[in-house]
Amino acid sequence: PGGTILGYPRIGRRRELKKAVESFWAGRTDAVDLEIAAGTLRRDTVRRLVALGLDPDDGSVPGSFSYYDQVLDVVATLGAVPARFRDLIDPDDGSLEPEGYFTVARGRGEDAPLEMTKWFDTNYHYLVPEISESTPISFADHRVVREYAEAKEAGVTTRPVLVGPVTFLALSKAADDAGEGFHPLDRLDDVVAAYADLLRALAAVGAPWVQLDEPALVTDSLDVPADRLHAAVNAAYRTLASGLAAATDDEAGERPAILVAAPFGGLEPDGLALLAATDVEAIAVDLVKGSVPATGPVPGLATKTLVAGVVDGHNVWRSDLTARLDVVDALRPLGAGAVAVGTSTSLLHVPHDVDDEVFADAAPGRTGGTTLDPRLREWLAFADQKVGEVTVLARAVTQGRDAVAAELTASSQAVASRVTAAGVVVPAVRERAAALTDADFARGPYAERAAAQAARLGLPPLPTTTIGSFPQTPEIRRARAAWTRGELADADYTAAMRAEIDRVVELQTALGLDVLVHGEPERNDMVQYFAEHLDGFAVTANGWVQSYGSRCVRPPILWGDVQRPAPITVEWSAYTASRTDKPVKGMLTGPVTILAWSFVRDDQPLGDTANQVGLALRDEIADLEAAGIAVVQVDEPALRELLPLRRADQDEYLRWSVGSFRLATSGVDAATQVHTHLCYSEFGEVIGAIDGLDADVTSVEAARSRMEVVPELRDAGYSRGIGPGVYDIHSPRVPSAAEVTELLQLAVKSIDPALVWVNPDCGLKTRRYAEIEPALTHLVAAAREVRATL
Ligand code: THG
Ligand code: ZN
Repeated sequence: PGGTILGYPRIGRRRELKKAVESFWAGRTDAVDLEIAAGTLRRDTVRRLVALGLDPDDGSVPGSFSYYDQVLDVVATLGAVPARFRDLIDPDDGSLEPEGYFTVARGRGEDAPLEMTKWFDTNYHYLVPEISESTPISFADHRVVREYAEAKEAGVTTRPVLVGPVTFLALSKAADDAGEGFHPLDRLDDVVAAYADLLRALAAVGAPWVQLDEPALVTDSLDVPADRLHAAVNAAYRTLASGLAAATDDEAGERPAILVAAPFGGLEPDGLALLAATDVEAIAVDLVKGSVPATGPVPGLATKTLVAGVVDGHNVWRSDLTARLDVVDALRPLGAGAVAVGTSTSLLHVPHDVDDEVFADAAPGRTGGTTLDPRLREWLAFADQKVGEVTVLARAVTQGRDAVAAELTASSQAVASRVTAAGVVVPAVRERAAALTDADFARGPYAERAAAQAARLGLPPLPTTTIGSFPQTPEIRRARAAWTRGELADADYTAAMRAEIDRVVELQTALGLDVLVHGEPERNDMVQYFAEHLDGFAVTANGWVQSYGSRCVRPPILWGDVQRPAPITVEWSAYTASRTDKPVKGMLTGPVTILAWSFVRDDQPLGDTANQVGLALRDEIADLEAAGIAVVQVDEPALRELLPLRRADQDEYLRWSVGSFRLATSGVDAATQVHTHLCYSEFGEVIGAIDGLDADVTSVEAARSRMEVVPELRDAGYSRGIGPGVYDIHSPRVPSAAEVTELLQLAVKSIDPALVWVNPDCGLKTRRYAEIEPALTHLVAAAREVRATL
């Protein structure tokens, strides 16, 4: 194909799939309704891609739909379901849909769902397959073939997209029933045999191409050594590509042509050589994260198409098409049989369409924070605009640059206009950053801080607190939405939020918690909230991106230099403090998390941008401190998320990420206590960084792993306050006081009890009051009980 994309968003421009799936879960619609809604969405999608310029006949249009997750799709396709869900497979046809499919994703009573984890360096989360020696593996579910036929019926020849066999197994974990030393890759032959059957079935319905995604090839942070991974790729693609006859002009083959895609990073020269030595027909390389993987001819490439992933599938900036064409041309010396143009990754990670946004010039007088600065219309490319970019680049490749001269000029001008636009570079911000010294990143010795804080706060041992958010009731959501639409006056909105704060303070007082929070009723999403209040950010109206399953986020767009035009949280926190004699914790989101959950400008190092956010937060913390707030929590749930996939890049990341947090938090007095909260329990590579944050108290997820992080942190030398979560808020289950006591006893046994705080695992936003009231009662009771034994 001349131009293609590696995948397209599947949630729908107006989140049609989310709505269809959630109403099916709620029992409001049945499986037939769901299939009709999804089928409509799939057909609309492929037709739209053709309207945007992809070839309808040659497999340029990806078939990348999923009801929930592309890794779960492979589980279903192979019937590779954990034993506890095997009854869900249809005994007649081996299929797992639709109820069973969702049950594996979401769990059923005591049967836990598959675990969820981050998909490479994106904000998408996939389900982790569980594989053992006895997991059934075959070509069981034929949905891929049906969807190909459905698109064909609608007039579009698609290229089915699947996670490749090696990446599938590399991302799987050994099931509980697996033997000692078993690795899912031990089942490679079985998986490849099933993929071979799948390829035969696709060939039988006439599919010209199939895409197998192998991003495992671009990372070295999986638990599989590179040589094992390479051997697996070699074995898998020899069997699939050489073992099955490809179609020729005269004869139908046993398989479609195979495109192996390696998104999310650079393919090292040996990775490219490995794929080039197989008989696959095409290789897609990520030339946004990665660079041109070789300088001279690569053996085997002459018979293959190289798909140049030059359009960024993972960020929202419009490309400078001339510069991207230069990168395409830089592939020429590699000697590929053909060079095609593509996206660096699937477009799953960007919103649908810039034209779905409301721009301030088109909506004069509109309020509510969801209109975009009109300049951004020219600077942004969401999925549909990126398809347009791919088609322009493909025309340049086939017809020469002159054929698209106007488009090339327009794109260069748009990118150039960003450089000089007001707000992109703000001299005052630059000067402040340039004047920073090491002292701006450091607080005084912890021992002095701890003593000053103990004197100021007067807390009991094992102090109790919560992570920050309280349940978001329908009433608060309604008030916030009405205010955003301009239907609720500022004073009425403030009164409604203060009334909610009063309720939350009363509840915490009645429960006997030691450090109170305001409950965050004024916030929807923690990152969106800060983005709405900082210069340099824009927030979208319809820029939804799938996060996991049916859940979506609207990442803000960080386009300019960041400044805080006015205090953000101070009034809410100061009001809360006026309602109680107990210490109140100010609640902020840290710079790394704000970056991780936004689309960030690509014209300067991330570390520079992080420091700008850090300085804005530093000002906010200074104002909180001036308002008498003695405890400030700066959450960094995404610290580990942004960790680069390649180990060689990790130190530099940890340097700037930890630095920006310290810049935000180190301006305070010794007597002001800085907390941080991290939403995970397996620290691995970031354990040193957590210590490096130098927070006075760190709260982490620990309930499900039964406090195992406490000795881990201790062994890594961490010796400041630690709040291992003793209440798992991810489940509606209310733990008994005895269970919480037991967890707490585990914690105080493994670290100095004077360091231990008592808190839930995470914010309470997604829970109901009926759950958290008894759970927090038990938490306080447990703290009192263990306190008495110290
Ligand atoms: N905020 C942002 N990004 C995130 C998270 C977040 N990325 C990682 C992680 N947390 C993802 N987790 C979730 C959890 C819940 C939802 C989305 C991502 C969710 N979304 C609502 C939905 O889809 O119905 C929409 C929320 C809204 O209205 O904004 O529930 O916490 N930025
Ligand atoms: Zn959390």
